[in-house]
Amino acid sequence: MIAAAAEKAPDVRPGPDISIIVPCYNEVGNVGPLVAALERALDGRRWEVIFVDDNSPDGTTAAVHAIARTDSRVRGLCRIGRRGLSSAVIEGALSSSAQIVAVMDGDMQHDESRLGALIDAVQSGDCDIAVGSRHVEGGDNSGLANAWRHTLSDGGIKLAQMLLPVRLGDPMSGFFALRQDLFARIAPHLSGTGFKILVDLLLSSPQPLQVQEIACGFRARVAGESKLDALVMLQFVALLLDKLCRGWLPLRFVAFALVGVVGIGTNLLVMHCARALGADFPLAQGIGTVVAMIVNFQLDNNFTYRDRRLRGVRCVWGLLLFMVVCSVGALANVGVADMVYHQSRAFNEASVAGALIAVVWNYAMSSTIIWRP
Ligand SMILES: Nc1nc2c(ncn2[C@@H]2O[C@H](COP(=O)(O)OP(=O)(O)O)[C@@H](O)[C@H]2O)c(=O)[nH]1
Ligand SMILES: [Mg+2]
Repeated sequence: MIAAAAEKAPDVRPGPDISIIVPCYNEVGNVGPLVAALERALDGRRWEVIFVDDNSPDGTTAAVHAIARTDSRVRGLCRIGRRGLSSAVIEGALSSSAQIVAVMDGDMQHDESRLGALIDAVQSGDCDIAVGSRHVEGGDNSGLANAWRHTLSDGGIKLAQMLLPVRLGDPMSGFFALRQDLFARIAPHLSGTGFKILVDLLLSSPQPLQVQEIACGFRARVAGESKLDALVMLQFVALLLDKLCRGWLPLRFVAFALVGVVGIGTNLLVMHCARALGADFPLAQGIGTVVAMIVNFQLDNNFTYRDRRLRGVRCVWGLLLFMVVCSVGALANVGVADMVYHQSRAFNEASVAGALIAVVWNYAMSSTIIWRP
């Protein structure tokens, strides 16, 4: 029935064989040049490019859509209230119906002329994943901005190589290709945290993957800026830890609990300062608690729930809700500790039980009603 309808419609054409997935944030100046570069590099193939933009303020999605209006090979996916390279790639790749997906940066740093070789390696069945590598013979990493970035990249490579089940010269590469159905099969196991989706794929795949490295260069950025910052580096360590723990301890919970420890320290510090300035204990403790809640909220908003960060009015509402949630958590803490103490007379156990209940309650509420998925 559907096939018959398709035969009748003159402008119905088969979909592409290859989807190029491009995560992008504030890359407005690179969209046009990248599409033109892909056109040259993929001449003779049936391809599309899917830009996944996290609602960049510079109008990246608008630039993509302007091209897409006259070129059906170009698609734009705009995510609102989200951030993250890896999660952007996952959503882009899962939106593809092509046989092969290739991932590349949207800033012209990857050498698009190597795309054909990556695609051919996967299509021929020689490997599961073909990786554009800067660290095999013929590869080149000179486009990294400075010596610091080289040190970081080399350190990350060594760290990843210790954990990876396969030997790979450039596991930090963001330029690779694989079959779409393989990606979709691994997707439910991915952590989706941070920048390093290739490492995530290799560590999350239920079966070991055959990898082939293909030498490629890495150009210097011309337009726009790098988004790699200290938090992205922390997210990389978090990704490796998550995979080491095999997901049994949610990393977000670990981050939330660590922020909670910082909150306890803040509370004590502010309380002692207020006491030193002459406040009586209840007032000093009250000020300490409020400051600790604000500090915790800011840290959670910028780190623990970075990908769901609240802004503007939603941030103010979020803070108020957070204070209510934490107050209920504090009441539960005292209630449970009291109950355990009356049963066991064990002071430390009672206190730990109360604190545990409070952190689990605060985490559950924060993850579901304050920073909603
Ligand atoms: N959708 C999305 N893309 C991102 C994000 N962060 C970085 N990117 C894109 O990922 C690619 C690589 O990022 P870049 O900052 O150039 O990393 P670097 O090459 O390691 O400095 C670029 O196309 C960025 O625009 C993000 O949070 N969301
Ligand atoms: Mg870059």
